Amino acid sequence: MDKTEFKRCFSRRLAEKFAMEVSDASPNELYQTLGSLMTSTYSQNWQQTWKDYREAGQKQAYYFSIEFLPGKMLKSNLLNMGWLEMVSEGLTELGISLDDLAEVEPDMALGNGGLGRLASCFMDSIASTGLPGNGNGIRYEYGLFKQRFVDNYQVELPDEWLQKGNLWEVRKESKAVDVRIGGDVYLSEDGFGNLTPNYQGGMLLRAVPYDTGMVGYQNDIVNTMRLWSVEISPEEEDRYRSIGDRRAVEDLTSVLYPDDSSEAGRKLRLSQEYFFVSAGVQSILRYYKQLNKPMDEINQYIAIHINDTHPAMCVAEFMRLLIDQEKMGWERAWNLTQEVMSYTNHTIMAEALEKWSIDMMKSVCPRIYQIIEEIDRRFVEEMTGVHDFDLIQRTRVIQCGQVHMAHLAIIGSHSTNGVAKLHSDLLKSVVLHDFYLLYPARFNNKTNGIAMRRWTQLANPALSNVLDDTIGDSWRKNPSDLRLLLNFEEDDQVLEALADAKWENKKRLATYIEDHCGIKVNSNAIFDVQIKRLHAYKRQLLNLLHIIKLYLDLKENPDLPIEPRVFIFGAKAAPSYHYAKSIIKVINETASLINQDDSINNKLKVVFLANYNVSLAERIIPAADVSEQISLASKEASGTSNMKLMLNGAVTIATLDGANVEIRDAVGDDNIAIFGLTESEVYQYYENRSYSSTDIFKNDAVVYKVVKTLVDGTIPNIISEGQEIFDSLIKYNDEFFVLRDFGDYCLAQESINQAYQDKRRWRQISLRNIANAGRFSSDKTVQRYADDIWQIEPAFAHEDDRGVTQHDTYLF
Ligand code: 26Q
Repeated sequence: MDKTEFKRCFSRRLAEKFAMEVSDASPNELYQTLGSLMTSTYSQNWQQTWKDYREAGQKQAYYFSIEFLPGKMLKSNLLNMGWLEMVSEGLTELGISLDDLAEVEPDMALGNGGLGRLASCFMDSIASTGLPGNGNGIRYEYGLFKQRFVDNYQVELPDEWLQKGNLWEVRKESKAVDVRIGGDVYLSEDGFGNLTPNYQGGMLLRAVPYDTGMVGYQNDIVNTMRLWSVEISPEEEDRYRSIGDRRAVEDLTSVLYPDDSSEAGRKLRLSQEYFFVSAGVQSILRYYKQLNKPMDEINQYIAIHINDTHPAMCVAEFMRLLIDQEKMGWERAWNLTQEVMSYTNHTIMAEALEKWSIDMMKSVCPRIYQIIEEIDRRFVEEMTGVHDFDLIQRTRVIQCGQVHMAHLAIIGSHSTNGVAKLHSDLLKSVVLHDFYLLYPARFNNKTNGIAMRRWTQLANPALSNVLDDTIGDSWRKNPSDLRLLLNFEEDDQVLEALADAKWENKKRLATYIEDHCGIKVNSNAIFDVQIKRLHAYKRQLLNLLHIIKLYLDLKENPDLPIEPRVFIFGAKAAPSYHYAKSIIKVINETASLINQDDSINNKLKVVFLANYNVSLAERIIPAADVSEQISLASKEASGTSNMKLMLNGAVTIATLDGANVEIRDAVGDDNIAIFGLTESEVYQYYENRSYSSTDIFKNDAVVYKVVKTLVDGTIPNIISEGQEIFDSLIKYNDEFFVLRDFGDYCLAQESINQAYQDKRRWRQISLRNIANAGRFSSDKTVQRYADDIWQIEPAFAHEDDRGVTQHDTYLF
């Protein structure tokens, strides 16, 4: 399609859908029109992709994730279809701005943060590398809550993202399956020694899939993300007459749990987990049976990936279907299950390791519990005599009345991976050490990655243009080519062009800040950014204490030679996480204090942007000069905003945690500001129990002065919150070593301040960060999953009617 044709089609589609002309249509009507033109165009490829996989008998991977966080899809799909430029120009000629139109689309926010966003980057990369892989998740009626600030407190509002419909999804009623939740089960013998489960009571729910096309980058591949929604099955209508009864069913896929790392232990959550696991596994088996291959060979055609422990019941559900439905013997079924399943761990925080009480599991999925009991029994039997008793007790699935989901995932799969080198090493040496002793070959690392297309081409067109002009456009398909930029680190014209692009992005963010927060910021200042969920271990508090220090220093000496800085935060706190909410309140009150204080000559501004989400990330990241990655070493599994910020030329200030270690290796010590305890120093403190925050508080005059402001009235309106945070640091011995790392952090910040003063040097550091970011492309990450874990291969290019090769998947 060319531009002229697009304009004609667009106007025709608008007339067909809304009986309107462009001048009469609202932005939403225009958006719906464009979207429908796009989906009707790629749906042919969608069908064809599916047929190709099937006919080639290709092994497919299914990424089971309780969260997906795609954000907006309009521009991403346009880019991947190869339509972005044409549509943008065509619309302009029709008097429409594509950007305005894109704003109409609500973010699809069916995830909390890193884990969900990673799943969506993977979906983009899997399609873009031509790999046969699909997503499987939940279609929540309400996404992650919207955040507002009232009196500087976080307030949560529902995210009604489906209100105006969702044009990317297709409801597939014909592909619905039934899922049984609750009730009782007993086994009966059929006379041949076979045990059959008999179910009594409980609810038979209908799981209806909504499929969304995952459009590959200019390769004609369209994969599927399948999200399940609950409905009352037509046969059961009579049982659910009252509003209350119907509500109980509908609740199941109503809301995403907003806790991003702590285990809430709610029955509804467990039901959600079983619901999407059972629906997904059933639909995979139904597909496999259509292929008419022997059940014994299913491991050659299907790979199921368990994204964190939330879908760990895949192991038991797959066993259930093979045994109960396919009448397979336990051992054959178990071998197949292990070969099909693989598992990624995303956290080392103890409170995030999922455990469910036996009672709860029995009440939600009694048959699954029976199978888990049998898995546990056989595990103990098999290990007894081979390994010592204590080791077996520590690794079994059922312990002290609880089912350990990570244990189930590890025992029932052939691969367990961490998400950064350091994290994977810690899994082997500490968190999952016992399992490493049992199954060393199962453990591996797959460092996270990011979809370069979204995080440069879409989010940062200014930078993308400079890159095209400097190194050509091959980086768009092969991010490793960003390295070509290193040839220009002494080229002042290129350095200037990169700086101009950054400036343009900063101006744009400054406008947004003024419009949304009423704060005027200086675009020449350092834009210092910390964007991630609010969590004690991520240490937004450390950032805050440094800001307070700078403020006190400036109050003492307004002529202090520091570069003007704008500190920018974006973070949601889990609604039930009291401490995290207090941190938000204190940051906001500190911001109000500092932003209104004229005596510091506008050298400091603090901006907390409300409702951090994918779209806001796309605005903030291109404008960042400094990337704050300051978690306590060993706590952040990987981090992915660190990669996005680096790619966009921000300079990282970081502890040696998660993927920061690999970023340091990529750019070298001179192009990153590393500070703080190392992971082994942290573990030494744990071993020796030798940490005392009070010692630091008493002996370090700077720490004393800064921490005291939490409780001495310097910062207004934080009486209880200031005390709570003060107590966490002093009375409860500072769990995340904030005070221990404070001095070193201030030095690292000072080195940033110095570096920025030398414009040329700063620009060179920034260039080297961009140039070395290619290794974090999620295209490469998924390729490694495909090769090492899933054993799937890219689709073959097919020929269209004219014998022209239509898609040409690119390999590394
Ligand atoms: C569990 C039980 C009950 C309710 C909620 C949860 C829950 C929900 C979300 C537990 C964990 C999560 C999300 C975790 C997460 O996002 N982890 C991040 O994963 C990223 C991708 O691998 C890493 O980069 C981050 O370091 C890690 O924190």
